[in-house]
Amino acid sequence: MNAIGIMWIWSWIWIWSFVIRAEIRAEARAPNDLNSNAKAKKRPNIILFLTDDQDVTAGSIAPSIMPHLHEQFRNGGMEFHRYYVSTGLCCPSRATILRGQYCHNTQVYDNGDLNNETYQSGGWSKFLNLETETIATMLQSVGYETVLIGKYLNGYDLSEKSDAKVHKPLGWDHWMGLLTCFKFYGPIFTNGTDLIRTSNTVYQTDYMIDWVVDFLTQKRNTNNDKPFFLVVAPFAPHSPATPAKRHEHLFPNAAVPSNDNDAIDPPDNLQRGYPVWIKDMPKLTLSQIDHMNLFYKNRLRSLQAVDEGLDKLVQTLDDLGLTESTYFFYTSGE
Ligand SMILES: [Ca+2]
Repeated sequence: MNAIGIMWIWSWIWIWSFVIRAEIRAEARAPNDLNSNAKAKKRPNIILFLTDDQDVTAGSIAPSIMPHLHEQFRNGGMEFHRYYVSTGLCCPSRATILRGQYCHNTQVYDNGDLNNETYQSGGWSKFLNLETETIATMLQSVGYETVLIGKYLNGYDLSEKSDAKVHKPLGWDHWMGLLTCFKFYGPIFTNGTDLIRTSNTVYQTDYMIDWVVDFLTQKRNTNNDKPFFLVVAPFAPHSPATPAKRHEHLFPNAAVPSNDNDAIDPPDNLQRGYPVWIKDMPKLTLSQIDHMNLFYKNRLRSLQAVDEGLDKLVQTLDDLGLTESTYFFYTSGE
């Protein structure tokens, strides 16, 4: 794999005593042919691969968990160690990606409107009037072919909202908005006009990867050389983190990382030293710990289709001769 043009971004969140701090680190290497006069005018393709709720501190990007991410992006690309997320929450963060503004400017402060009829604090409905100018409309206006498949903004995916079923935001030439984020098997998408239903044997991440491979292949076969901006946004490893069946057996001994067992089950003398809001909490039960560990295993398992998908996309770029003209970012939504 020629790794030039591959980038890797990562994000992680530390939550400690009401303080939420978010960072993204990423790797980047510019395509080496952009310096030549002949190709300098050719604008690069851009892929933004966005998982949901993935973290660094729980070990999900370890080479043993995501080997393709490690080899092709982290080792083969460039890592941004000090990329900072301005708001460590899903919808405000995605609104910032789309608009390039802090949340006090987008005024998308939350994932939903918190049932407040007079003051909507966030969610897709709050973003609607901002869709007139986003990274998609801007790139489209300068000749990019713009594509999104996967999760959009919180609230867009609610299947009971009939307006989401037909709504295609401005600026996107190709739209495959995910309407059923929580359904890892049998996901439903919309292209802005029609619903695209899949059977219950179809795994969400696999479907997205195959769709992107088909899109890129078709674009190449029709000699469509417009530069593209492509967002791929699977829901993994977000709860419920349903793994693909072929990965259900993996990581049987994985457990929530901890510096020591005291973090999960602190002895009384240690717990007394914690802040009031922690030390007054009851200790976790064995059943709760088992539940956490099962969820943790499934998060890692659900990332396997992502890692396989990255390999498939990188291979597809290679096969189509697009590697050196494409920036490929990998990161996670908050
Ligand atoms: Ca999220």
